[in-house]
Amino acid sequence: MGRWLAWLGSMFAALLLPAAATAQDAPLLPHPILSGADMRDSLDLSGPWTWSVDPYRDGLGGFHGEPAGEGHRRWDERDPEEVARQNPFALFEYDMRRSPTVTLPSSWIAHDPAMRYYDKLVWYQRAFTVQRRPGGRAFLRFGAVDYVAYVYLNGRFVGRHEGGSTPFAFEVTDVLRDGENRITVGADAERSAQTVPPTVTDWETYGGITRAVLLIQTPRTYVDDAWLRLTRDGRIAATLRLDGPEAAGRPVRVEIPALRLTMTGITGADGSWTATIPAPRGLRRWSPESPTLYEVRFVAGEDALPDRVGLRTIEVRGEDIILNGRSIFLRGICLHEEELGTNPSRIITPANARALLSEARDELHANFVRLAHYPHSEVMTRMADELGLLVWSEIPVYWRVDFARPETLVLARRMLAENIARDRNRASIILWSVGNETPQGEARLAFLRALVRDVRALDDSRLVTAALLARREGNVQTIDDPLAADLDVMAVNTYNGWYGGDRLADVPTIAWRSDRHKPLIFSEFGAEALAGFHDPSASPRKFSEEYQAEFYRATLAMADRIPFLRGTAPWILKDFRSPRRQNPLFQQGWNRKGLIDETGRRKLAFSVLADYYRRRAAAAQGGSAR
Ligand code: GCB
Repeated sequence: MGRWLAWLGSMFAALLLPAAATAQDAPLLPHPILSGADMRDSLDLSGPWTWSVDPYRDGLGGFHGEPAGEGHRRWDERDPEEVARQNPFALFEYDMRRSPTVTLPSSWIAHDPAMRYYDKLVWYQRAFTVQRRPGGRAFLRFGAVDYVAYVYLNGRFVGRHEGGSTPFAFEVTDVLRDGENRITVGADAERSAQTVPPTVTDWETYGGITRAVLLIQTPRTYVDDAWLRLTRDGRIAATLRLDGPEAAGRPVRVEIPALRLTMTGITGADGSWTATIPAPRGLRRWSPESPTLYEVRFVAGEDALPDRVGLRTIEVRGEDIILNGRSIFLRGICLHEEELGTNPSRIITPANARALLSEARDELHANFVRLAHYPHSEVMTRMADELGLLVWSEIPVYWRVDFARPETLVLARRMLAENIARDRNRASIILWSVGNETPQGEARLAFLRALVRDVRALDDSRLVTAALLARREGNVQTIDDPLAADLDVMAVNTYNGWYGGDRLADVPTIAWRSDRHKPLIFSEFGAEALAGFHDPSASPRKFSEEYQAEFYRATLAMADRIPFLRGTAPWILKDFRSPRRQNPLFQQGWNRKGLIDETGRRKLAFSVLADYYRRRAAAAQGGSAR
């Protein structure tokens, strides 16, 4: 009997286990998602907040590890001064109400010069007034907080989020009040070997509340996730997921008035609904030449979520990247999330985003940008949609991530899902990248493969890539990273002639090999130059504009000889802040590989690339993608 039971038990386990494993393997979508949050009616909490540093994390816990004591809780509802006036024994070692004020969103780097290398905890607080929506729900939605956020409303903890460049939202329905409310946020920028990205990068990570904080109110049941796309077989597909007590069996509707198109249906038991219909004849596909965006409304009961969505297809055939049925060469440039100016603090307003992307599109003749090395602001991806720039989007799985650590994989998978959930409606994005220059090894391969699987499960309307390392032997670079088998598009960063011993004159002769028969992109190449530093000699020295320009000529000549190359995204549009770069004559804390300097001044290499892209654009118009 016992053995029989054991057998039954093991059969049961066998039946159950695969299901459990599958559930565990499902992409780690956030909840709530609040997709299209930036398009909803909301109370924008941008503006003045008070701030206070807390390098020893006194507000999070006492010095013996106990919870933070009375006089230390930055989020406390009480006014410290008022309490102290009534009780002479009260002791507060902070006062958020009387701390200095700054304007958010912005990294704290701009608050005070002393904050440049600060990477610990900072507290922010502000009050706001609101009327609650009767019978509705309320959410605090953050565009990004670098790197860990602790959020409190009216003295109550509402959530913690890890990851400096993806959005998150916490429901505050039961905490929000009619009238005055007080929000307190702790932003902790400390990173470690286990974070994503880890401690060592080549950019300024910009601690703080760097994107908008919104208070969003919705009906009790609302559209939490909405996705519209064009399938590769020419159908318009819509997916909605409702959240709330009436999510199941609920009529839903997607309206695209300009196409006189309405799709309707009823959600299933899990609150979601997917349907497709043939694209109408009049559909104007989104492309760099004509970036048509349609006003769309996703409707469920009282809730109507507006968006502006482009429809296009992207696929790979053999060694070609095919946009809307036509082979395309990606004339790209890389960007960090850093605005123009001498003291950037990651303030990406529509005007700042437009300034950077217009420089790429109108002056460099680019049709593609790599938004390196983490998800950029949704202001940026919306601007790319509007201006018609194709986009590579990535998460900061960069250099030496702790690939063997399961929690780090969970973190990266969550970031990836947050990024995709936010931007699945951006036609401009054609590539999701899962890693940059990660050293080969078994743990790393398993880690990146899990990410590739997640991308495929979340989004079948785009391509997967990663910036790989290539092997150099003599004059040949071979792409033999086993991850290439899992990707749609291979990508490599190449710095021959800047790092390593190659002379620029030899760079054009370097050959590239791969037996994968897939398209390749140069996802980076570049050399540093200090704007205004010239060396007109026959053999110009590094950091001169002449050297950088010659590096571009040599690398583009090399690129032209690679039959399966389908795009280039040189490093980088603008000089950017990097604490690693401390040559006092040339760098002064900036990576100088920009084609323009931090104020927008163009270097010689700018016109080398602009001419090259102008020729390529003309050839593409004449019918040849290459
Ligand atoms: C790279 C990295 C990028 C660096 C760049 C450089 O390969 O991907 O983050 O900034 O090289 O300038 O060395």
